[in-house]
This record gives sequence, structure tokens and C-alpha cells, in this order.
Amino acid sequence: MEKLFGLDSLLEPEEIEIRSTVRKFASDRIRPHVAQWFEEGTLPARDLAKELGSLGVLGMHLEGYDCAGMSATAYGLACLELEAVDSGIRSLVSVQGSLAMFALHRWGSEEQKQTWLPPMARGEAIGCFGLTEPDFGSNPAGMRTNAKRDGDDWILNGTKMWITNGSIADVAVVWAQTDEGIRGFVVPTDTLGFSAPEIKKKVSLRASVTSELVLDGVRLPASAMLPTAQGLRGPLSCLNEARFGIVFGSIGAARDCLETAVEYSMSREVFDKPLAGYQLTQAKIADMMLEVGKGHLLAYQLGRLKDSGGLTPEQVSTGKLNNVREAIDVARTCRTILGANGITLEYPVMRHANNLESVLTYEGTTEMHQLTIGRAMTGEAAFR
Ligand code: TGC
Ligand code: FAD
Repeated sequence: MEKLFGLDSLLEPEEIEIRSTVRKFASDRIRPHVAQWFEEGTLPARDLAKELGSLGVLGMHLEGYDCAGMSATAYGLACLELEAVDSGIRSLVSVQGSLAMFALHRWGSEEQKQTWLPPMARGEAIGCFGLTEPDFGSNPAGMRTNAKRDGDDWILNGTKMWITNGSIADVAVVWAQTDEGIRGFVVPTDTLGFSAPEIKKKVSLRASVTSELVLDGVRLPASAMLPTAQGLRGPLSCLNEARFGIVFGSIGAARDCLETAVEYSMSREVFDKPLAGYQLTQAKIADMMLEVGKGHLLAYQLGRLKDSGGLTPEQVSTGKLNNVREAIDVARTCRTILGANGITLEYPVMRHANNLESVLTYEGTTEMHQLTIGRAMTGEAAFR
């Protein structure tokens, strides 16, 4: 990759150092175990969160409150290295840092920030982000979860669905309809009426906790509301952050598949010579290399735009749509190179491919990003 694209020339020495540190952690601490976690459908999330906190990657692009205050590009590179091992690990970090912590950092009161951000940065407290509902995924504006005033308190009722980290979270950022439109609430998960049953039988993102959130008359003080977030802009601003991490992360999964397939093709003999020696194999490898390289370039460019403060939601959609779609294509092509071996957990390829099915759907489906780009290009909103 470096030979063909010279990508490192686009990074600062400090960014390369951060990337190496995260890559080493991911290789030493996660890679040896992740296939087993995936097979068993488990994740030692509490221990991992503390280790990821010590590594400094939780909310690493946020300033203050014990967060590392790194560049957006550095954060992207960390996501890339974590997802090169498994999308579920990047998801743990995305939901903690880009969704739950970002929501508090951007929209929270000083008291909410002081209470939650330092322990979340250290991985001692885990957060989740409840936007999606059983009947409202792509169209969160239709959500039914509601918060009603009772004196100074709020009473929350409703159900959220497909919530990463839900059943292990200490705090949930929950979005709900109110008389003043959609507002965000900071819900300690030990509040009476809150429960988070885990969703089982997934065949994707198995090394990740996914849950329903049930809010049954959850009573919260007035101070639980995020004071400055009003309307859908609140949650959608958080999605921009997480989608940015996925622009980088998905290309990490693709890189891992490609490296695995190239190595495999050099050792696997078919018709009396290595698979790598056939033109059809080389065409696959060359085409995939182009997409993985271009995906890096796009990610780095969006990183620079974000670091200079000029990244738009449409640009984030461009990166998320392209890089996840290409990553899943690369994973599937790599699987063909591995033949039958490709369908096992002995190799990471099919695990990545299965994970990327979720990544293609969450944080805005392919179609939502196509419609966002279509709107930017034509001025016509075709969502409804
Ligand atoms: P629309 O009328 O376009 O906008 C409503 C208000 O929001 C503002 N806005 C944004 N603000 C910040 N960032 C964005 N990306 C924004 N997009 C829109 C907009 O300016 C407006 O503000 P205001 O002040 O004028 O009211 O809203 P719409 O109802 O037409 O919806 C647009 C659409 C479809 C693009 C949006 O609903 C959408 O993105 N849908 C997809 C939902 C989604 O992605 N859900 C993800 C849930 S979280 C998750 O999946 C976590 S996965 C785990 C992991 O990350 O690892
Ligand atoms: P739907 O909205 O029902 O869409 C179904 C299909 O219809 C899609 O292909 C979609 O693109 C298409 N479609 C919808 N509208 C249109 C249209 N107007 N035109 C054309 N096609 C359309 N959510 C959270 O809030 N927090 C989380 O932490 C979280 N974690 C997740 C983890 C996992 C593993 C998964 C799988 C999902 C997670 N989600 C989370 C939910 C995720 O954001 C939603 O699944 C996603 O937004 C899509 O919603 P949906 O599944 O309801 O699909």
C-alpha cells in the first residue's frame, strides 16, 4: 500500500506514532482473542474499555475533561487500526467517544460534563446512545419515545432498538419527543424503569453488545435534559462524529482482508503453482489495492477538512458511503481468494465481511447517504 500510494507522506509524525501505538495494542491485546469472542458472541467490554481508556482513545478528539484532545485525523487513524482487528471494537470506541461523550461535550451542562466525561474518558463508565426505535431507524424524526413534564421532573416512556453498549452502559443518552420538539436526556442506567435486554442471534458484530432500551416511566430531574440540544440537529450532529470514524475504520477492515488475501495467495498452491501467480488473482488484488488506497486518501482528506473546521455533513456522507461500500466489496472478493478457508474464523475475512453488513446499515444506510449526496447535488430532498 505504502509503495503504491505513499500515504504516510500525508501524515504528521505524531499521527504516525499514535497509529503505531494503537496498532500494537490491537495486535497484542485484541487480535489473538477476537475470533473467539466473535464465535461466542461475547466481549469483555468492561476490561477492554479501561484498557482503551488508558490508551487514550475514548473521546480522544475532545478537549478537556480528561480527554486527549488529539486531532480528528489521529482519532480516525485509531478507528482504522481498531477496525482492522474487528468492527465491534471500533464500535465500542465510536459509541463511547463520538456518540455518548460527544453528545455530552457538545450539548451537555457543565454539571453533566463534569459528572460523566472524566470517568468515560478513562473507560470506568460506559455510555450508549439511544436514537433508533423499532419502527424508526432511517427516519428518527418519527420517534415515539416521549418525555413529559411532571412538576420539575421529566417522565420518559418508549423503546429504543439496536443500541450498541446498551446492556453494559452506566449512562444512556436518550433522544425523545417533548412539547419543545426532540430533546436529549442523560439517563443513569440504574434509574427505576430503565432496562436494556441484550439482542441475541446476531450473525454480524458478534464481538459487540447490542441491546434494546426500555423506558417505562423513567423519572428524571430537570437537570437530566441536555440543555442546548433542540430538534433533530442534536442527535444528527453526533452522528457526523461517529460516521467520520467509520470512514477511517471501514478502510481498516478492508486493509486487513487484503493483506490476508495477498499473503494467502502467495502460499496457496493451485494447479501446481501459487495462486498469486495467476493473472485473474493479480487483477483482483490490483483492483482492491486501488479501492483501499483511494479509501485512505478520501479518509485523510476528510480528516484534514475536519481538523481545519470545514467538514460538512455531505462530505461525511460521501466518505461513509464510499468507504463502507468498497470495504464490503473488498472483503467479499478476498473471501473468494481464500476459497473454502475463507468461510472459517481461522481467517478474519468473513468475520469482517459479516461485520461490514452492520456498518453498511448503521450510522445511515447506503440509501440515506445516497439521498444526502443527491440532495446536495440537486437541491431536491427525496427522503420522503
Ligand atoms: P432534516 O430536515 O434534513 O434535518 C433536521 C435538522 O437536522 C439538521 N441536520 C444535521 N445537523 C447536523 N448534522 C447532520 N448530519 C445533519 N443532517 C441534518 C438540519 O439542518 C435540520 O436542522 P434545523 O435546525 O433546521 O432543524 O431531517 P430529516 O428528518 O429529513 O432527516 C434527514 C436524514 C434522513 C438524513 C436523517 O434523519 C438521517 O441521517 N437518518 C439516518 C439515521 C441514522 O443514521 N441513525 C444512526 C443511529 S446511531 C447508530 O447507528 C450507531 S451505530 C454504532 C456505531 O457507530 O458504531
Ligand atoms: P430502515 O430504516 O427500516 O430501512 C430499511 C431499508 O429501507 C434500508 O435499506 C434503508 O436504506 C431503506 N430505506 C429507508 N428509507 C428509505 C427511503 N426514503 N428511500 C429508499 N430506501 C429507504 N442505533 C442507535 O441509535 N444507536 C446505536 O448504538 C446503534 N447501534 C447499532 C448497532 C448495530 C449492530 C446495528 C445493526 C444497528 C445499530 N443502530 C443503532 C441502528 C441503526 O442506526 C439502524 O439500523 C439504521 O439507522 C437503519 O434503520 P433500520 O434498521 O430501522 O432500517
